[in-house]
Amino acid sequence: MKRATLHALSLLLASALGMSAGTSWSADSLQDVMKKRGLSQQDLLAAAKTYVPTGKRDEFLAFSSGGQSGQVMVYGIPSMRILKFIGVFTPEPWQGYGYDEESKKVLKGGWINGREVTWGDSHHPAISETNGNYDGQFLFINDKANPRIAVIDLRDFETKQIVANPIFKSEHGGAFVTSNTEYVIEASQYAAPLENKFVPLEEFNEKYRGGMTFWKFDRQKGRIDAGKSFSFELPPYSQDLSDAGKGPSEGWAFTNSFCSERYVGGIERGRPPFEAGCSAKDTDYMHVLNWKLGEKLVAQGKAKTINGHKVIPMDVAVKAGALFLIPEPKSPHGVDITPDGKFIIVAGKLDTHVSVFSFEKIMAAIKAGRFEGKDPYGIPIIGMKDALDKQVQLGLGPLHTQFDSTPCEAYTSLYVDSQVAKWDYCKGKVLDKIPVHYNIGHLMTMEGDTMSPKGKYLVALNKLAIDRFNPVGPLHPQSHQLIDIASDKMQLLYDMPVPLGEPHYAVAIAADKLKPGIRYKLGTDSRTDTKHPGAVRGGEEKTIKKGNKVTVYATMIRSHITPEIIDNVDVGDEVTIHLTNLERAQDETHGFTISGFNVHASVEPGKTATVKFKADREGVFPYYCTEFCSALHLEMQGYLLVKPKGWKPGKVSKAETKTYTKADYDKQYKTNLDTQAVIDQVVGYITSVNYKDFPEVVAMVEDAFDQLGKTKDVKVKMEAAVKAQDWQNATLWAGQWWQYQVKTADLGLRAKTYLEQNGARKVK
Ligand code: RUQ
Ligand code: CUA
Repeated sequence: MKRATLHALSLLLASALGMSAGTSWSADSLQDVMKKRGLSQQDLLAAAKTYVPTGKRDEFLAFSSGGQSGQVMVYGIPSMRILKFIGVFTPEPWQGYGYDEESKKVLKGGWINGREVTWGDSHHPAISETNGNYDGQFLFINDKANPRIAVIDLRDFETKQIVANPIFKSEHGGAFVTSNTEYVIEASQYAAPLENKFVPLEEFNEKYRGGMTFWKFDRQKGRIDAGKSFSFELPPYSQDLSDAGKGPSEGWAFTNSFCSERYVGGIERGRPPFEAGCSAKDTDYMHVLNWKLGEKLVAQGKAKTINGHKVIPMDVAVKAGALFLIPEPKSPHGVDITPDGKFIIVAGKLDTHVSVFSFEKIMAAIKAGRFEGKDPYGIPIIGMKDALDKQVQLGLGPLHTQFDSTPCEAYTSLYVDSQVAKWDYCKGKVLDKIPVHYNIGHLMTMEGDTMSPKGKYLVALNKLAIDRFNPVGPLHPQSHQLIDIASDKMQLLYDMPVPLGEPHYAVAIAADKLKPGIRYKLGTDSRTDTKHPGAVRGGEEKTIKKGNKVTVYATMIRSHITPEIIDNVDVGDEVTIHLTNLERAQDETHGFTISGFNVHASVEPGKTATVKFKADREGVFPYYCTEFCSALHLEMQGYLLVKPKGWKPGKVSKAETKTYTKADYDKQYKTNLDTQAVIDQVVGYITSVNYKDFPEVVAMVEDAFDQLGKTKDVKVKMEAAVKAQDWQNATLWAGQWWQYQVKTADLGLRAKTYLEQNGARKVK
């Protein structure tokens, strides 16, 4: 181990005394910069509107689907700075997701019929709601490729659960939540038999089905309760996006369809392709479902069970008045409920209009029994005219709609035109349009799909970037564009490349609604939110061997892993290492990996995580902390020794070379005294101001004293060595004392800087 030098100490001293080099502005004027960089007034305005000065935070947080990465991306608005990628459907190494045992269990929840599926096409995120507004507690997202829903807890931004849909083979219309997050909605896309069996395509109309699943969400547990979830059986019409009613329309759900033709292609059989057959008719159907009635039907035992899941047959739903159809212009895409819950806006895709349906009219038609007929499955059809409030011509390829804080104002993406249209759904007129780059899919306004949209910003989620960024090869980044919607004219502010996957949809929430924790209660399994059976406190670390199973109860704290040597493993043993991070300080994550066994854990303060593997090879395997956590991070290391069968210790020289003399000890001792003076000075400052008013600082101070508290034990050992004139160990123990001091000083200085920058005032 390298000995620390006086240089480090002098740095500490310098910053403690406030001698750090100040930042000085270069002599450039704003005009100079504009000229040099070719910026216009408009550019400058946009920059000023998006720039978040160093140390300051964003007003909104966006949760974007990560598309083919199977992840969720979190970024700030208006700065568009990426804050996190959350591993969801696919392993994510940084977070140890899929490389530690706890997260492997979460991923296993998403196995499809016993098969491991490690990729996902994450699509539509949804934030949990209370009374139709975001409450900032949970995030849900669906996987289109392998019908699944994931639950992310926004207390720690970790994926807690994945459920696989038991009856769908494909989906798209999820995740959407009901007004109080009673249910998370997931609608199928391509029709298939609900059972897991072969049915020839010739029996498509009779045996292929769509459906809409209502996953029951247990808010107390923060998990989906599969046993209390159910689905509606739907015709094989290729259901698409969905939405849940709110306010007056609460209790109802709506889903589009784009192939009510029930067309089955087959170019190789000489038939025109799907795209022709599925867009032949002038209309498709919007499905109108009453989930509250559905809940009752299930309670009354009227559902049948398919693959262990409750499914309400179509005839049962129809008889109960829980399922209706309304013709909608062909091949629609988005279906979006207005914030007041009174209108349902359907975008045309192959139509230049958006259609505004009135919930009141729909209910009146149902009440009066006014239907224009029934579909082949006996579902009553409400006439389009009876349900329509108005149609508004917006442009080519309308897809999705979001809402403004100003009542009646909406924004619709126009895919073919590559534009966003701002329009008024009460008056039925277009207010403004802005080009985007290029071919926009979804769009997002701030809390724009809730009952109280916040306005201010809009993000265009574009499908193509083409020439917007520096070229990086044939695969281009995705493109998000930030648009200012605070005034009548929309203004483009910022282009953000997304190098992750196609971000289908995003939701944004006011940042102050989120209250994420900064540490776990000591010994928490973060994936189950319960006490981890493998957790230990400092000093209780142990290694247990039973038969061919070796279990290590380890801890991590700056800058060591305990144990540092694991040497009772024989080849073929199964090794389980539980790691508890003893830190209390903010952002003191330790990572853990061990050479060659494909394991990694990210262990945040208080967390316990487990890595497990078979030691199937003899050898020497270093392990280490993978987060640069402290000055002696590189020394946060250890060895796993795997002995070959029948290995016996031979003659190993026990003698350790003695390196250190009394002079070394004296030098270290003096350094320690000097360092203590720095610590005392910092402590003096901190206690002279109102540091107790700053929770972040209180945590740092507690942690600093924790570190300093450890010196006691070490000093005793040092003094014993001094007494025995064992200068080797005396110097090493003095060095360890100094390590704790450095960590204390480091925290103290961080606290001091924080207090100075955040206006602490003198109390004595
Ligand atoms: S959809 S681009 Cu997959 Cu949400 Cu409309
Ligand atoms: Cu802990 Cu690096």
